[in-house]
Amino acid sequence: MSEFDLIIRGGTVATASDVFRADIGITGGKIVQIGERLGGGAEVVAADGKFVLPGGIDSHVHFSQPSGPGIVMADDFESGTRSALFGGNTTVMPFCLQQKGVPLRESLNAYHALAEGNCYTDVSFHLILSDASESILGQDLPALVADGYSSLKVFMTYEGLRLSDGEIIRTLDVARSTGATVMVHCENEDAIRFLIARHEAAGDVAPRAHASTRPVAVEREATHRALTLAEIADVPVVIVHVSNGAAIEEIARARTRGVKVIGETCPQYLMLTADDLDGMNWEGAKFVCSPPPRDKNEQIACWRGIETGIFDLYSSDHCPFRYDDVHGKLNPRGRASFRHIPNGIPGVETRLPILFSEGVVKGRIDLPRFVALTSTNHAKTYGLYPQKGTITVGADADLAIWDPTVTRRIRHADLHDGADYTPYEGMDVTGWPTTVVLGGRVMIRDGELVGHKGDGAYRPASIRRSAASPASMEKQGQ
Ligand code: DUC
Ligand code: ZN
Ligand code: ZN
Repeated sequence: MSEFDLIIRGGTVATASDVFRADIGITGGKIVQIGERLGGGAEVVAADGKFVLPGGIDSHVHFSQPSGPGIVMADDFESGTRSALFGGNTTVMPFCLQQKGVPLRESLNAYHALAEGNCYTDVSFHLILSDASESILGQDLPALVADGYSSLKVFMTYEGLRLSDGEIIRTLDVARSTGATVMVHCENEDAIRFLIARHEAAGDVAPRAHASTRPVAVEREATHRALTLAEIADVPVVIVHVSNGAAIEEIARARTRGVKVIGETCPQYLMLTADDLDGMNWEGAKFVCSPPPRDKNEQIACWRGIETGIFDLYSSDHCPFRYDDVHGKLNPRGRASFRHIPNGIPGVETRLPILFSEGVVKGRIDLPRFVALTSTNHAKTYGLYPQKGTITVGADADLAIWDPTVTRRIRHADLHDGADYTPYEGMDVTGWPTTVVLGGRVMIRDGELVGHKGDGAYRPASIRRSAASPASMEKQGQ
């Protein structure tokens, strides 16, 4: 009998803290040995000249999420996790939207039914809390946190979804007592409504107006308010999809006051601008997401946040709608006004290659920082560490083997999601994950899918282990 089920041989291994040459021995889905010249593998994957990284964890994706009357999300769990896998991810964290009047547990059961047997990656859920009533905060939520649903997102915008400041602070208080982690979407809904009315009255209804009605100021103000509420509740908070320098400054200032804040940004804020919403023939609809892409200066500010450590998390916010589709971006109401274009863009498959190419290959960040931003910090923030997010004995054997020399032009025709476009069409990247291993099983070998739907499984998340950010958890060896 072989000593190992699988050996990854000869690669350069990187974690969030180290880069070293080693073989990795895997048995029973776990990493059991890391060393030199390991022998006795039932299966061997040669990784000479390649980087062996923890599989990506994309902790901000939306699959099969109800998105308004007549609108259908382009990805379900099958297409969404397949696309994620091809992009070097082994775990994704979609959102379970609480439908008003429906018990959270019932909403979760429906998402489990959609995921069960359909996933190519492992999956763990966040909740979206749209009803912060006393009974939900007092009973339902604490019970769910204890059961492995330990993170939830609250919105300061969107009709029917946004919570009041009072509801947010009471939610943060429950997070404090239960160890849950709260993610906040920071945009000022009343200011947005005012601006939408003004633009529509002026007949300015094209996609570009989406960016004009959600300016930096609405995000900056809401970010400040969310951080202030977290400060008063005395609990860590995650500020998701940060798009600009002013919001980054709010995060930095809050940290100097002692607020434990984890910041997330996304590829769209590093690579796109509001000018992309200007496309002819309503093509700008392809880039409508919230917060919207900004300008070159805000891109630079976000890159600085990636480089300097302001951001702990880099996620896709994959929220795919087909473009040329009456159930997607070009739905009849969306053709009449930007206000009805569904918010969100695809990106789960391109997230890692974009940061690898623009970040690591161009020398903005090193490999350990890439691993921290794309995998380790996600596992630490959302209760999946150290089973996930690192390469160590005892961890799940979730690995992405990168060819750092391969060059590719991103084309939607080569991607695996259910949308009909990518916002990054024509972008040239260097480096791509060519082999992906999930729980010791080779899922993609040299770019070919060899794993199966259903090989990915649901993974419950534990509660926050520390009140600290991922970086300070690293120092404590957690
Ligand atoms: N904004 C969100 O808040 N969620 C999904 C997509 C988007 O654009
Ligand atoms: Zn959001
Ligand atoms: Zn989102």
